[in-house]
Formats: sequence, C-alpha cells, structure tokens
Amino acid sequence: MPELPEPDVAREWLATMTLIRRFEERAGEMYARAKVGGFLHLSIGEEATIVGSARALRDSDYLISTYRSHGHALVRGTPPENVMAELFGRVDGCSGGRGGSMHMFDISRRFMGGYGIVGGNLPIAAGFALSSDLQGTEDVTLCMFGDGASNQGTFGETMNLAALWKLPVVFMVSNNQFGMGTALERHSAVTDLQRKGESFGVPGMRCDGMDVLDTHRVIGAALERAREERQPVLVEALTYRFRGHSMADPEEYRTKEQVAEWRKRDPIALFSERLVAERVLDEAGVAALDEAAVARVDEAVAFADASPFPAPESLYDDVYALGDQVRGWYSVDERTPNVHKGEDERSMDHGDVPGREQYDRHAAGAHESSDDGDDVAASRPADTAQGTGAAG
Ligand SMILES: Cc1ncc(C[n+]2csc(CCOP(=O)(O)OP(=O)(O)O)c2C)c(N)n1
Ligand SMILES: [Mg+2]
Repeated sequence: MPELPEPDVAREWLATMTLIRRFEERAGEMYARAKVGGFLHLSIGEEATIVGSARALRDSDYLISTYRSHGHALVRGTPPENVMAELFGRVDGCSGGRGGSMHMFDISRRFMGGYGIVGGNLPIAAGFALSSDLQGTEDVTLCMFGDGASNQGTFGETMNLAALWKLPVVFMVSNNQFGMGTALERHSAVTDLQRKGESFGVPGMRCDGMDVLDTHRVIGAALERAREERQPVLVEALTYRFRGHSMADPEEYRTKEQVAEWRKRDPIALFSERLVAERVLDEAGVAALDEAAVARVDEAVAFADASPFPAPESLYDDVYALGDQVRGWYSVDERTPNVHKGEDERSMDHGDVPGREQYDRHAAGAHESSDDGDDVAASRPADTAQGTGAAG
C-alpha cells in the first residue's frame, strides 16, 4: 500500500477531490435547471485520476485533457467561480464564456484546455512537448484522454513521433471502461491499454485510478522518466465513471449492479477512511472539509449567476487570428477580401499585411470564374496558401 504524504498534503488532496465532486454534482443540477447549455460531461468517480496525477506535476508543467475537464481546471487552481461562470456562458468564465463545459482553459496555470474532438488533444500535447524541447526547458506535458480515444488515428501518429523525437510527454489513458455506451472489450482489440503504445516505442505503466496515492506514485515515476530520460510513457489509470457519459445518457449499456459494485470503491470515501484510520483527520474533520467544499460551490454559483453574458457586439472578438504571426491576411477569411458584417466597426488596418495585393488579384480572378471556394483555394499563391476558414 503506498505511503501517505505529509498530513497537510494529504488533506489538500482530499479537499480538492471533494471540491471537484461537489462542484460537479452542482453543475449537474444547474444543467437540469437550464443554467448550462450544450453538453455536460461529469468526472464523478474519476477524481483520484485527476488529483493524483495533477499533484505530481510541477507548476511549470503543462496539462491538457478532454471535454470531461471541469476537475482539471479546478485541480490546477482555476477558481471555481470562473469554472462555473464558464459553464453558465458568462464573461467571467475562464474562457470568457465562449467555450462552455468542454472548453475550459487557463494558460496562466498551464492548463491547456479541454477539447471536444476525441483524440484531438494528443497531437497538440506532443506539440507542447516539442516546444519545451526546442526551448530547452525541463517542462513536461501530461496529456489525459479516454479509453475510446486510444482507437483514434491520432493515438498512433502521436505515439510514433513522441517516441521518435524523444518528447517530454506523459500520456495518461483514463480507462473508465466505456467510450460513450460501448464497453472497452467491444471497442478495442487490445484491452490491456498500457501496452497499446509499445509497438510505437512508448512503454506503458498502470495505476489504480480509484486510488489517489497509487495514481500519484505511478504518474510521478512516468513524469520523471519523461523529464530526465526524454522517454514518453503511456500510463493506464483504471477507473470508472459513476454517472452517464453526459447528462443525456439513459445508461442502457450497463447494469445498476455493476455501478453499485464500483461505487464501493469510491476514491473519496476510500481516501477519507485511510486518513481517518491513520489519524490525519477525524470524522468531524472530514465533515468540515466537505462543508467547506459545498460552501465554496455555493459561492461559485452565486458568482456565475451574477456575471453578465458576453455583449452581442463582441461576437467576432477572438474569432480570427490577426497579427504578425499570420502571413497572409486571407487566412483570416476567404469569402471575399472585404470585411464582413460585425467586423465593419473593427479598425482593421490591412494595408501592411504581406500578400494582400497578390490576394486581391487572385481573389478577383477566382470570383470571375466561379464562386466555388475550392477555386479560390486553387488560385491562391502556392507559397503563401495557408487558409483555414473555407475547408470544404
Ligand atoms: C472524433 C470524434 N468522434 C466521435 C466523437 C463523439 N464522442 C464524444 S465522447 C466519445 C467517447 C469517448 O470515450 P473515451 O475516449 O473513453 O472518453 P470518456 O468519455 O469515457 O471520458 C465519443 C465517441 C467526438 N467527440 N469526436
Ligand atoms: Mg472512456
């Protein structure tokens, strides 16, 4: 059995897991009351995978996760007020109210986001690690994804390059045993997920994802290997989600008995019991910690409710990338070279943007022959063609 950390540290881990649990329970209620739009995926049951792993990171390391990422923002220190405001779509949300549940983001704490595309975060994680490598820092990236994501093409592509380029990245597959309503053994030929990176040169490890101590121990070892030896590692954390895939899940693919069985291994209850048994806390201490979490979530809800929605006229803010990094201004918008409704007020000065004149010529020619976006793309100067807006 892994040893406990210092008492203060152990209490903080329990407090953070409890905060995540209480936060998500309330988020579910707020969703049912239509305070939250879009999708809502909860990590209830998976808190040890979040806290055990993130607490093995240095502050300067990067964390990237999926659409199930409220807890990942909280564990990195994003205030619950700003996470709840994001769920509510308000200006004080950590993504300005524009991302919602699936797109938490907090660059100041190196939480590089939630991503809605299954497997989409893997190559991005490798990119962060490549950047750390090129800059010669000691930073490591921890990339979390689900068992279902391990079937995506991005998984193999990313493992290959991460191993080939010796990138400082740890991949953590939170195996909650389902990809939506499909059980692991029905969606993956290899169910021993820690081995799935081996043929690409990424060794595997496994931890008990219901045990915050074991998760911390194994992820800590993997991070050290990535940092010191520049060896990417894949860690499988065996866990279980107590709730449905999202709020709209009738859960016809598993039995109530199976859920009840896993609930006996509730990571928060088990860790509380251990702390009480080893006299780090008494029962009253555990209850006080829980009350504090509930009170903090109350404050987060009040804060989110009082925060305004983004102003309609800000709709186009942060949509286009403008500036020195963008070589051709047409990478901004390919419909026509003119500004569009909503952008008219912007004092965009395109005069100095390289390639503008060339673009005007090509765009005019393309519009004479056809309105088809593909023709515009084909007529773009090859050396500067990098448009992103009109992919068919
Ligand atoms: C590329 C892509 N395909 C399909 C979906 C729909 N989808 C959303 S979540 C999900 C299941 C992913 O399961 P897993 O990776 O195990 O993560 P979990 O939801 O269990 O945390 C699917 C198929 C998607 N978002 N993106
Ligand atoms: Mg899963």
